[in-house]
Amino acid sequence: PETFYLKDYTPFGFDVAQVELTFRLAPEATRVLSRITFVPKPDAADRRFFLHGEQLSLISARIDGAPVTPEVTDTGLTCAVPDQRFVWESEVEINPRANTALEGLYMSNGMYCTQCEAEGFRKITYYPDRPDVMSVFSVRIEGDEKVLLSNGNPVDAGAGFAEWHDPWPKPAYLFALVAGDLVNHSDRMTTQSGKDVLLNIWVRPGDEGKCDFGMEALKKSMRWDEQVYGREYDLDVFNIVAVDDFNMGAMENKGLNIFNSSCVLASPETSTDSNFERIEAIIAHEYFHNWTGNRITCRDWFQLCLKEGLTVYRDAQFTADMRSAPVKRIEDAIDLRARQFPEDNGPLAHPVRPEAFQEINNFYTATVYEKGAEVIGMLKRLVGDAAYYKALDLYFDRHDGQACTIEDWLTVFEDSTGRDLTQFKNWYSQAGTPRLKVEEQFENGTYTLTFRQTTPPTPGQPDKDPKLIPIAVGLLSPDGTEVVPTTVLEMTQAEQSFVFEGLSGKPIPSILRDFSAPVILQRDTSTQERAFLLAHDTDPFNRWDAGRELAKSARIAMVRDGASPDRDYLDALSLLVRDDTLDPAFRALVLAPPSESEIAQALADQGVSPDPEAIHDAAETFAQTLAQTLSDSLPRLFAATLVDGPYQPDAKSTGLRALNSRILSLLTRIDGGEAAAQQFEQADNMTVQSTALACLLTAEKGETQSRAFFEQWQHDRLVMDKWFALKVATARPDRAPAVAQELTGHPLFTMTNPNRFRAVLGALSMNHAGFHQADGSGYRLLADQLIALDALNPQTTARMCTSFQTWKRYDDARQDLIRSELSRIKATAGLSRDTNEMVSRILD
Ligand code: BAL
Ligand code: ZN
Repeated sequence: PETFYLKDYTPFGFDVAQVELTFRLAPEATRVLSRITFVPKPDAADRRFFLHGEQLSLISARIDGAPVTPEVTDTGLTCAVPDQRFVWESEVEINPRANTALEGLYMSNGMYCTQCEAEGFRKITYYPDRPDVMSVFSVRIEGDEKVLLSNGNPVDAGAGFAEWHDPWPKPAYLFALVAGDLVNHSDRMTTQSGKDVLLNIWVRPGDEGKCDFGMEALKKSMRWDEQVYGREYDLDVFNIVAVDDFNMGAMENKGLNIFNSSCVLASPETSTDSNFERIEAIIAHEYFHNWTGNRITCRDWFQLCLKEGLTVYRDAQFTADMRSAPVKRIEDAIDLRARQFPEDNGPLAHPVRPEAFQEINNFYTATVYEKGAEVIGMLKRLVGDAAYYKALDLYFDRHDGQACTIEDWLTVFEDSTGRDLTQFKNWYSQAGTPRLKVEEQFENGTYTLTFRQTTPPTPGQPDKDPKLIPIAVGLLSPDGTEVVPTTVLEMTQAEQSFVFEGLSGKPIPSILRDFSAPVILQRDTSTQERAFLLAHDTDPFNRWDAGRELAKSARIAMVRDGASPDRDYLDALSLLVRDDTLDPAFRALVLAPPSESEIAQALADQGVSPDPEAIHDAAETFAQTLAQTLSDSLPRLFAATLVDGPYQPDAKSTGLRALNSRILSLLTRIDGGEAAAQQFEQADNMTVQSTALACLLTAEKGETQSRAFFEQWQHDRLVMDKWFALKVATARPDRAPAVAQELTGHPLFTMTNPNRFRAVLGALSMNHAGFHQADGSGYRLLADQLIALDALNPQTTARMCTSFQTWKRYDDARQDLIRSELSRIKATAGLSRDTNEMVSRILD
């Protein structure tokens, strides 16, 4: 397969002055007519007229009205063209019903919809399908469906047709079309300059009751972007559509966002607290793309982090403002460590701005998105808030309507702040998670912190330069008062010392506050010091992280040395969970155990090959001991954390329910499941219902409730995804592969719905000890399923291959088993380019 390189970028030789598209919809034979005005660029180095096109039947082509016969290949066409402005017309036929890859124009439950990012537009018509070609689109849709939508503003509509015009130049990846018998939930919003905007959420009949929350989230996002970034919406209408079969979470098409239904439909009865929080964040994310992504887009796909890192950063700021900033920061660090660190430290490691790819869909990764957002956060911390917003104003002024690069982005910051960001750019170009070692010294009132940074080699990058790392540090005195408030140290060298003078005694340092850089802090800290920070740190992130480190070392000692659960840590947890002065959400986060995969990684980092069964047993023993330690308090704590009144998905109630769920999971270990069974019986919302079911299933006591849940919810696709996932997630490790296998034969299991596939097979790979069963049954099942899915949906298959990315952590026997499954996938006849690239990189 061809590899594409950043260094080979060349601009397209033509401007596209305008695009007119007509769709004549038919499930198996949709006709797409295009009329595109091309203008040769006078100074173009490369004037080849190549239009991308895949899986299209070309019916006819004309230039300036005269028929032409282009040279057509599997990937596009070329044609001799005039050297003056000309009009290209083509008619193609496509088959949306046969499109199970869910890229281009496809059908989901009888409705037509599109997904064009990154390179799906070429499956709709012949076009220069690259993000630096921006144009104004007019679209006419002809079809019998009740609702016919495209980007921009409505122009005309009548029996069997609708016309749309999008005045904002855009790349083809932001094109969208939806047609179906949909119903809408609508509202209006007046922008800060007084423009009236119609807002719609379009759903299948029956789902209209699940739109309120999404609509409120949309309005809050629009207002927030005005208030915080000064960015206003720019069309008369903003449409959101919910689609069941969708590879991603959602897509920011101009004026017509398309959402995986799981990321927009919400009701208390069917959605959990985390669903509500995620929906609010994703609606905000897609809306924020209107400026960071759509008005200013990427020059090429290597620059994906330009829009994704920034937009993830913006949605995180939004969530922090709407909910709790410390809780959001902790959640983001958990997520980064669980998803991005393994990527950055394994065979799939790549820079935030990759320099080569075979299939760009394989680079919608935690590195590009989440590490990309961390890089923005570091930049903001380094330049300060005021300078950050000033630079953003300049970015919007200077680059509105353009397709940009990371260099453009950094130049804006250099120009507006006067800083040289040459070294900072390493964060974009060099992969791998830096390790930060710390040593301290105290003498005559002078305290010195010495840091050493190293970044391990990653594929294609054996050596790394030092990065500019903002290290937020505070110093505490032994009585818990803060003697030096948070200060940002700017580390630029491989080794560097920072001095604090005039201290009356040796302080206790709180390092990397607020998780100020995406690095691994390596510091030999005593249990006493960690317990002190857990009790006293004034920085909520580090306070939580001290607890996390204690939890990890307690667990590691159990696995490595056969130790009993650490008594001091158990006591510290018991104190904390009973401390009513602390935010319940924070207490819930401190009580949440580190994942078994995280412990496996920590052991591997110590040179010990992790035994998944032993890690699981240690987790069980620890939870059981904690439950016994707290047994007298649990019933009272459970009652005290119940949320009264009708369900609300706000941060306060969510935090309380999170704590209540933690308590219930402990209580279930000592009361035989009585409280959980009662909660299941009385539940009036999905958060408590699914928590109770999870507790009972984990205790192997939930079969009756599982059947009842199935009976109650079998009509609801999204709730059924939860049921499938819960069955696998809570299965005893030795049973998990068999449970997942059986569910793949369930009448409601289907390969054509990515949500359902992920519910079963994604949950299997998350059941750490279950997936890593020594007999290889977990690996075998996943490989079988991925091979079958690849023939239908390469994108989702390739993404799920990441379940194998940590394989080199494990013992030789497991490595042999995984290698042979990966090799089996790779040897599959007709394997997609997507999956081939992923499996090859993982095996390398
Ligand atoms: N652009 C793909 C979906 C998202 O990141 O919003
Ligand atoms: Zn995005």
